[in-house]
Amino acid sequence: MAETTKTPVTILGLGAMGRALAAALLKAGLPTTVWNRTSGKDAELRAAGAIGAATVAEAIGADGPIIAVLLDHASVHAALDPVADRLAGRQLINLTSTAPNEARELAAWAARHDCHYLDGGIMAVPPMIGQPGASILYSGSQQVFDAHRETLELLAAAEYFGDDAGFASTYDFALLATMYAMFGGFLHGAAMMRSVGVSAAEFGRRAAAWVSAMTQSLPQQGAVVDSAAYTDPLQSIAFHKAALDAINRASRDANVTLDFVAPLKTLLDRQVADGHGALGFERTFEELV
Ligand code: FVH
Repeated sequence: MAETTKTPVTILGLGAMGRALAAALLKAGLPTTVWNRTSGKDAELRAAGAIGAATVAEAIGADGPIIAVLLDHASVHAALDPVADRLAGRQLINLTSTAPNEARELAAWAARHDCHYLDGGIMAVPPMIGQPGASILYSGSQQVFDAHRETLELLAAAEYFGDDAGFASTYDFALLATMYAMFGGFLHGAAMMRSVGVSAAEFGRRAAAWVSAMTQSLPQQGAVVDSAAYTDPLQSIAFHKAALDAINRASRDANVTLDFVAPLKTLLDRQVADGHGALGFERTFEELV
């Protein structure tokens, strides 16, 4: 049965993200029970109407879905193993970042305790919660997702990807891998620009516009990967290898280490050495799988 607009919710974990999630639920008027391992983090939330629980057992004594937003996989077990026998028939929504197989392990663990498990990957930082632009990717129990979609949409745009509990986590970390490569590249570029007196903030403004223009091609690059259509590229691996070689020389001239750019150069060098230089850059995908 779908929830009412006043479905109670329990939040386990009041780090920066747990507090943001609880605040969004309270703002929407949902009865919200909160627990944190270390006491004292619930003061503002209690002032806003949250019910503070002293123990996990007390927290999950409240009705409604249990949302875990803890540090990592181990901390979810640390919090919930002692109360596992009280989870039968309950719905656990785990928004803690866990690796895909950790999420699958938690789903199997929950199933052994007759608990319905939905995993979520939060694509937002705490100030974005409840705001446009925030999204949470879900997989695992469709029953839990369907029953609580209205509540989940209060936190961030909610999208469900099927019953493999590890799917959302895979998506989450794939997106983060993309993001970190971009952030690392920015820092490498900022280090180069310092050598000619340009501040990182000024470089950031120009880099943002450049990256934004360049990322428009990602769906097209993905289509090339999916079809493995690497022949007749606009720009070949050999072309990109020459660009990476030039980036290396430019970085050395700017006294910047090659630590960040070296792995990609290694991938391109290897493909040229193996006779793939005339193929498109997207063929690099084949070196990764
Ligand atoms: N903050 C963010 O920007 C990111 C956005 C994307 C998703 N992540 C993930 O969300 C999880 C929680 O993140 P957080 O920002 O709330 O993290 P912290 O502020 O460091 O709070 C961690 C909470 O976990 C509790 N905790 C740690 N170990 C244990 C344990 N063994 N047993 C029970 N609770 C534990 C900790 O409690 P305490 O230290 O205050 O007692 C905090 O409540 C995380 O997976 C991110 O990757 C956030």
